[in-house]
Amino acid sequence: MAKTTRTAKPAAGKTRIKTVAGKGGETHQQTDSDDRALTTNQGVPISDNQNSLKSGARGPTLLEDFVLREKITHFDHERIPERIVHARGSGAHGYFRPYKDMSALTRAAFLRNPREKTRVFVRFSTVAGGAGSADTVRDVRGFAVKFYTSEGNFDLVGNNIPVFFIQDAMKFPDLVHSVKMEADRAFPQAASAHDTFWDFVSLVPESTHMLMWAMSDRGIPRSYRMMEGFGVHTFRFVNEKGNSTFVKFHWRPTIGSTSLIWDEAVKLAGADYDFHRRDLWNAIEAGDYPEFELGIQAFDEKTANKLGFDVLDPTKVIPEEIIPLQMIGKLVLDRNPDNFFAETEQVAFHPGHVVPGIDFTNDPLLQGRLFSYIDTQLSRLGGPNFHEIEINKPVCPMRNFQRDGLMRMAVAKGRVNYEPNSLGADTPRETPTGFASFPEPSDGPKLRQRPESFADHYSHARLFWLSMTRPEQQHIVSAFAFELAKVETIAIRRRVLGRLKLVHADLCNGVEAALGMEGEAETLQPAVAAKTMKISKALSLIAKAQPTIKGRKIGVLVTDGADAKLLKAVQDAAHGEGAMVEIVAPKIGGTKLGNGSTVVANHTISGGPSVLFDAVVLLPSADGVKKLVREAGAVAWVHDAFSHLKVIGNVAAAKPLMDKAGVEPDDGIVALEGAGGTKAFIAAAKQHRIWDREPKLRSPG
Ligand code: HDE
Repeated sequence: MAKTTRTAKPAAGKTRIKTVAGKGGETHQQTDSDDRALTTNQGVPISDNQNSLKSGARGPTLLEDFVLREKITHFDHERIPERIVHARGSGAHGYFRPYKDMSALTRAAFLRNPREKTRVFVRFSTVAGGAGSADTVRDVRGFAVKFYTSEGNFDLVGNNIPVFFIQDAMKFPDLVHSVKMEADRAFPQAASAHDTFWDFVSLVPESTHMLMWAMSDRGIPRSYRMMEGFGVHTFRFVNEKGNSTFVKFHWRPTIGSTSLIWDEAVKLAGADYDFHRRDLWNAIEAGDYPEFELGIQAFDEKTANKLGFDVLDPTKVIPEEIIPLQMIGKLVLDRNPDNFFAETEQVAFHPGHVVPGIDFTNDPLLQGRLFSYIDTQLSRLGGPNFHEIEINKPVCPMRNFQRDGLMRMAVAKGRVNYEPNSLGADTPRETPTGFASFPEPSDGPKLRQRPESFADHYSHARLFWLSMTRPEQQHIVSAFAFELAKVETIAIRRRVLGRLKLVHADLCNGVEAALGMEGEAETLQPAVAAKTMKISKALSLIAKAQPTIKGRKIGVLVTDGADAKLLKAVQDAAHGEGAMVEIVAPKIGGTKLGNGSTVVANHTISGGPSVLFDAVVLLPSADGVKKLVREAGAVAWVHDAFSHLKVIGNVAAAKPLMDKAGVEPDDGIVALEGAGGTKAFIAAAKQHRIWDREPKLRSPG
C-alpha cells in the first residue's frame, strides 16, 4: 500500500500534486483531485497507477487485476490498420469561403454566400510509404479536403498532381502493389526507385504522363503549404435548373508553389523525418495560416468535344491557356488537430461524398474510386458507423433508418426503423430538393473496353516536358536517371527509355547520357504518336514563381561575438516580409552577441542543418569563425546551402568559412554589412534559388 509523504502547493483548480512513496521505497508523483480522478473506462477511481496487483511484493501478478488488464488490453488494440495508400499524413482544421455566389453553375449551398464560412478538415499525405515513413520522399502528395456543409459533407479527395498513372480502376491494385515495398523483401520503403514499380509502369504506357510529373519537382514539394492541389477527374456542377457544367478543381497556395532539390530531400529525410508535418504544425501554431485558393476550369460539353482529347481520361490536363482558371474561394487552415489519432487518422474521405450541385462523370477511375473508399473504411475503422466518429460527422442534421452495426453510437428511438411508414409521423422522409444524379443518358453494350479517345499517351507528356524551364527539365532527367539507376533489371531500364523516346528525343537522350546507356532505348510503337501541343506556362513552377519569402524560413548561423545589430536588422526585415527566422549556434543554451546580450539558439549546427532553411545568413564573429572552419558540420552547413542554390547573406568575418565550403560569388551571395545590405539579401532571397548556379555544381544523373 502506498503512503503519502509530502503534498505540494495546490496546482490549478482543486488539483494537488503529491509525492507518494510505495512500500518498496520507490516514489512517484500523484495528482490528488476532486474532479480529475484517474478512472478505469468504467469510471472506477484508480488509487495506484504504478503497480500491478501481486500476491506479495515479489510474487506473481494476479489475473484478478482488472485495472491492469483493462489498461493493457486497450493498449494492445491502439492501432488500426494503416491506409493501404496515403498512410502517412498530416491534418489541419480550417474554413472555406466562396468569393461570390456560384449559383449560376451549381446549387451547392456552400458555394453561394461569400459571407458564410464552411468548416473544413484537410489531410495532406504521401502515397507509397507507411505511416511512419519520411515526409520528403519522391512521391505524389494527397490533398484531401472535407467540407462540412449545411447540406452534408463534401470531400474533394485530390492530389498535388493533376493526372494519374492509370485510366481505369481495374489497374489500381497492380499499380499500388508495384510501388509499395517489394513483396518478398519488404523494401524499399516509400520509394518508387525499384524494379517492380518501373517494370509495371513501363508496361503500362498510359502512366507516361504522370511519370513526368512524379519525376519533376512536383514530386518533392518544399511544404504542404506550398503545393498545388487538383481534383484530377472531371466533375460536374449542376445548378437549380438541372443544367450541368464540367469542372476541374484546382487548389493554389497563396504563397506560391515551390519544391525541394533532390539532394535536399534526401538529406532532410535524415535531418527531419517529419519535415512537412512539423512545417504545417509550426506554421499554424505561429498564426501563419496556410491559405489555398480554390479554382475551377468550367466548360460545357461542346467545348469538351473540341479539345482533341477526352475529358473523362484522368491522364490528361486541360491547359489553363485553353480553359482559364477562375478562382472561386479561399481555404484557410487555422487550427491544428487536438488529437492526431482521433482526427487525422480516423478521418474518412470518400470521393462519393458529394452534395446537391456537385456530381460525377463517367471517368472510369473515378467510378472505381466511388466503390473503394467506403469499402476501405469498413476494415480500417471497423464497421459501417464510421460517420459517427466526431471528425467524420456532418454538421447538418443526419437522419435515416440505417441501424445498428459495430460501434453504433446514436441511440435511435421508437419502433419505426423503415420507410415508408404510417406509424411515425415525424420520421424522416425523402425530399424533392435532395440530391438527384444528373440524368446523363447511358445505354450501350456491356463490355470491357478502353475508348479510342484514351489512346494517346504521349502528347500530354510531351506538352509537360516542353513547358518546363531548363532547370526543371534537368531535374526530370536527373530523377529518371536516379530511379532507373536503382532498377537492377537492364531490360526494364531500356523499356522505360523507350517510353521516354516517344515523349521527346531530348528527354530520352538526356536520361541515356546520365545513365551511360546511350542508344539503348528499346524501340516501342506508340498506339498514337505524340503531337506537339501549345506550351503551357502554367505547368511550370519556376516560370510562374512569384518573388516572395512569405512563409519561408531563414536560418542564421551565429557565434559568440556576432553582430547583434545586424542580426536584429535581418530578423526585422524577414519578419516584415512574413518569413520566419531561426538561430543556429554552436551551443543551444545561449550565444553571447557582440553587444553583450545573449541570444538563445533554436538549433545547434548538427541539429539544424541548412537543409531546414530556404535562405541562410552567416553571422559569425572573426573569433567565432576560427572554430567553425575546423568543424566539418559547420563547413557542410555552408557547403550544402551553396549547393542547394540558396541565397547566403554574410558578413566579412564569414569569408574563411565560405572559402573552405567552396562558396563562389554570384547573385545569391550577398554582403550584409554596409548600406542596403539587408535589403539586398531579402530581395535576393525572394528568388528562392539561384538557378544559374546549378549547372556549375552538378550535371544530370
Ligand atoms: Fe485514392 N484511395 N484511390 N486516389 N486517395 C485512398 O482510401 C483508390 C486516387 C487519394 O487522407 C484509400 O481512406 C482507388 C486518385 C487521397 O485519408 C483507398 C483509386 C486520387 C487519399 C483509395 C484511387 C486519389 C486516398 C486508402 C483508383 C487523386 C487519402 C485509404 C481507382 C484524385 C485520403 C482511404 C486521406 C486514399 C482508393 C486513385 C487520392 C484505398 C481504388 C486518382 C488523397 O480507398
